[in-house]
Amino acid sequence: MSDIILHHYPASPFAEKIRLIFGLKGLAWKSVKIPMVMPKPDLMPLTGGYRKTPVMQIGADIYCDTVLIARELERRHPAPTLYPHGSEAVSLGLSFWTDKTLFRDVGALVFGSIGEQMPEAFLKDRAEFRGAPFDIERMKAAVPNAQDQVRAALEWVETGLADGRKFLLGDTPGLADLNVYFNVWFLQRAAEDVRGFLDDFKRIADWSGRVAAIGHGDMSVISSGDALEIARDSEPVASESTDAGDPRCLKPGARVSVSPDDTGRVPVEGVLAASGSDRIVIRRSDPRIGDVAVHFPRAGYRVLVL
Ligand SMILES: N[C@@H](CCC(=O)N[C@@H](CS)C(=O)NCC(=O)O)C(=O)O
Repeated sequence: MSDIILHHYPASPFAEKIRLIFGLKGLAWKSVKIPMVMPKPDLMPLTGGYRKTPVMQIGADIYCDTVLIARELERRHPAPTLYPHGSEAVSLGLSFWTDKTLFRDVGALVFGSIGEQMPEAFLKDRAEFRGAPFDIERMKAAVPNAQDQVRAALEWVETGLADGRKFLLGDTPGLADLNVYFNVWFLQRAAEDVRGFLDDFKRIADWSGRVAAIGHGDMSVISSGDALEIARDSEPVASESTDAGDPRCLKPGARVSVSPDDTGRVPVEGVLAASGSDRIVIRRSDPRIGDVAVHFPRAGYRVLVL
């Protein structure tokens, strides 16, 4: 079986979610460090334009978005599960809150507080990523509300831990913990005056230590060139399948584009290989690596028939 490769950078909170899944499942994986800003010349041949972090590669199959990456890792390596106590539905649903609303507020708090210290190139890149100008004054003005929202959310988590449980769903960690944790991890790394209010959440502090102790599994480093060679020497394993229940009647062979519906909305074009309510897989070809299959979640992604 091909190795698991994660394209990411150390400071990425979404990548931290996946690194901890490797730890929770005790997996070996290969790390490829990608740039924090565009251009990402060795990632684009794999994804066809999707630029977010992280991206998982297994041979010539490319998995975009942490929700889909988590599901694929659970499918390939079911034990130990990401969903203790039958928590799959609640954990996947929770991702929409933690990855969108909560992360938006955490990002507004962090970047509103330290935005002006960030290099110009980063601000320019993230303005393009968001599809809106990175207006430092407006972001500063939004900090008090972002702080209210983050504190209110953390209070739910603190309350959830009040009976002394080790993790959010009991004695066993799962995706629900990692979803919340990567936001806390991002805050913990912010400047003292941004993260100061975290001190009020003693149970979250203890819980976050337990989550961090899960670790990152067995990581080794490879170059982006090695990862491209692996893709070039592999065939996508994703096979064609029709989603009989698709209300849009999408069929394999259709030319489509897929793009995130929030940030980094770059459309990726290709030929539909498989789809379902959970994912959409498109095949595309790149002169450097040949054929790849790019997998996206369906939730949170727009599909256009070209
Ligand atoms: N829904 C995506 C969100 C990923 C995301 O927004 N990642 C941030 C970094 S933590 C990003 O892509 N920033 C821009 C970049 O890295 O180019 C997922 O779950 O993977």
